[in-house]
Amino acid sequence: MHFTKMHGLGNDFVLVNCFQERLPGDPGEVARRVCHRRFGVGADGLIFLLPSQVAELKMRIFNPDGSEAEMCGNGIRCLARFAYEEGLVPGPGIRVETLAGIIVPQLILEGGRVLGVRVDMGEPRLDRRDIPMSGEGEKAIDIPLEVEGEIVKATCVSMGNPHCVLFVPDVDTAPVSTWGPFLENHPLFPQRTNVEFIEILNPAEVKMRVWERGAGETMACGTGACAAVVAAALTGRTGRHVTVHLAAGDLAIEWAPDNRVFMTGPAVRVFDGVYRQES
Ligand code: ZDR
Repeated sequence: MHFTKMHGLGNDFVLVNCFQERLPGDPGEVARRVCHRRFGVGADGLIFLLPSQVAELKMRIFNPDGSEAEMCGNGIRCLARFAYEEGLVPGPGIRVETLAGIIVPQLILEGGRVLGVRVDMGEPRLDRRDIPMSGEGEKAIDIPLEVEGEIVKATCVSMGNPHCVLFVPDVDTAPVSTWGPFLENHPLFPQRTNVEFIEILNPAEVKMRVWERGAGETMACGTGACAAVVAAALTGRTGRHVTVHLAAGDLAIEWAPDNRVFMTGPAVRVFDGVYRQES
């Protein structure tokens, strides 16, 4: 199986072009193997590019635990760059079918070189039933949750996939590896959830660490950065144009007046290879 390794701010993916390769019969099982950091290629997700009936391309993304995610912000920037450079699409604005609807990445080009990708990530969803999330109340905005004997305030947002955003005083010391899996698997979230830890620096800048559903702590998360800015702006902690600082660099997030969220960031191609493991 031919593949391309890419990353967005260290959130890394194996991409497979299913215009040339066969989609595996059990893509989740293949994701578990390929994403493994010692026995496989190593990645935070396995992405298949497929033909679509309703858009130019279809993206399917599988987590390292084999589960399928509805959307992936960093991954879709990588997919857009890959599709453009491989000539799978005619232009720099690409309509991509995902399980979260049609998402529209736009390449930022200079003299044919890809400087970055701006993505129309669509509208955030706040109703519990859309996240999905159980419990009292229509929305979950600054609600108290008990974690390891502490009460923390959480705001939950769907960017197609579920996110639980926590504001913490210092992300460097935040208990990501314990609170992350606890909340990922909390009974409130029937489809599990991604968990963002956000430190507010000022109304236009935040720092973020993330615990991803089905993956563990990763270096960056595009949908998570969007969810975090929606949560921060909604609760008066920031404005609607925010730079999200991650370990390896920044994402620029804009929650536009028409309620759509735009994310801008890099997409880097690392290497191409052939995956040979048969069983
Ligand atoms: C967080 C993510 N890497 C992104 O950039 O948006 C998406 C990966 C999918 C995530 N682990 C999920 O929703 O299960």
